[in-house]
Amino acid sequence: MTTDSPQPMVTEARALRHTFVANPHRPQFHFLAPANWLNDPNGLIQWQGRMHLFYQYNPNGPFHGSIHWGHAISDDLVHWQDLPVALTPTPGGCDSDGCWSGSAVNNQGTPTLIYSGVSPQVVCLATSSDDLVTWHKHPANPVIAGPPGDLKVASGGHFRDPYVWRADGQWRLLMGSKSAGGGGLVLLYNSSDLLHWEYVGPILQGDITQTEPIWTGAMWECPNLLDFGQRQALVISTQNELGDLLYVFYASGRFDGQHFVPGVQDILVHGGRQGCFYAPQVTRADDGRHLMWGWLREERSQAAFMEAGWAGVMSLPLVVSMELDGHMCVEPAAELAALRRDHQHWGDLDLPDGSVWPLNSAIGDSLEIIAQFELPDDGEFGLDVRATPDGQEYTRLVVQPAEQQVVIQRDRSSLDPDPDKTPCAAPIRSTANRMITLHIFLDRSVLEVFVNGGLSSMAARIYPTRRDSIGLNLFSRGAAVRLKSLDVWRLDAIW
Ligand code: DQQ
Repeated sequence: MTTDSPQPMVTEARALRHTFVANPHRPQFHFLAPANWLNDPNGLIQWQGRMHLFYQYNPNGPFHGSIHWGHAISDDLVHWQDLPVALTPTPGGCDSDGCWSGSAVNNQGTPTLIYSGVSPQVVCLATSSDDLVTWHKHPANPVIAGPPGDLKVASGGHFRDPYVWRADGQWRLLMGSKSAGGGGLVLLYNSSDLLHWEYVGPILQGDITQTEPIWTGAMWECPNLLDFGQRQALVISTQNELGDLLYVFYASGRFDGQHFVPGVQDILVHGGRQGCFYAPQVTRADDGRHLMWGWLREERSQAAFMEAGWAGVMSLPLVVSMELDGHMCVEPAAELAALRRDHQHWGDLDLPDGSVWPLNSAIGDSLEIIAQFELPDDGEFGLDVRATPDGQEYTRLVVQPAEQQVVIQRDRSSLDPDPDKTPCAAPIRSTANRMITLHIFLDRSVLEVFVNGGLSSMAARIYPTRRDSIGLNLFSRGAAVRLKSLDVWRLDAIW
């Protein structure tokens, strides 16, 4: 069986991208679909040196429906080239309602996608014989026909997002699931050939009554297992009982081949009420780095993104690592430096209590900013991005030393009442030498912030309404603060 609808041509994708040039909220240096809807990254794999990014894609409109796998490749993790749609739902097939999330592996030279068919939720396989461009669905699909044993009922059919890797001479597969009233589940299967799968059992089971250190939700999606040698980590996207997407958490610990024993648990990337960072996928690059992309959801109404004609954007390419204490660290990939233009630097400045200092030479809506401050004991300080000269619109990144947190305040981000304006807060971890470093990427409607080398990270969407919302200010109030250094670059567009 082959994928059966005509593939949109690559030139068509380019033309589609051009139709959005005047759209003020459309990111310039983040990957996003040519048009319409994008959600989870899928099938991340470095193949003959090039990174392949597949993604949940609806070519029919900017809404979640009829999910295909879009496809793009990159030589440098930053610039992307569109390829034809990789997977299309097959009418009457086990993915007729959508080709949902999954992984890519190299099966002795044969590129293979293992993905979720719906509905019901099952596991499907597709292979390519032309360097990952066209894909053939396997006649044996579905290769896993649904949840095992008791979970057929207890999971309510929630059984998706195969994560596949090879270890100890066999294929291993994790599935996201739930146990009604219990919590989320990560289920393990083994196979010798990717076609016949033996159920091993749950490697980790959530407790829906757990509240500390975090609530881990009711249904677990998109599990990833990261191997750091002596220790491992599970990265899980979690939903509540109503199916609302919540946030991404990790559990670091040890996987013995059958069970995962968790240690530290925490939010991976902090956000607003529900967080815009979701469903990340992690792949091991040829150079050993754990590279991650996540879906940055819209935080404006469906009506607003239907009107815009596009919805959803990928995070920056991120590098995930584990600290000695088991906490995870998330940093932007070094390759992003290729986009830097017009560098400006300031050093050793005292910001008196009550000051607001506009950086008139560093305005823009696509910026990278690295700011290092000496941390006072109280007061608050930080930067405003996307600020109008009259102070009507701005997004405030505030460091609050007494609360040991960094907050993205969005109540003035947009004059439009529609977008989510709840604040995003992340703890300040490690204040060695009483210094704090904020590494900020602003890309029109996307804000990603990495605190102290990625010991905490945050992502938020903002939707300024005014053309002159391009100002950058430093401010301090309640205490004086010393700015040790500030570097600002305008970042180039990637399309
Ligand atoms: N998105 C996919 C599912 C996954 C969810 C469907 C997470 O496979 O569980 O588009 O955002």
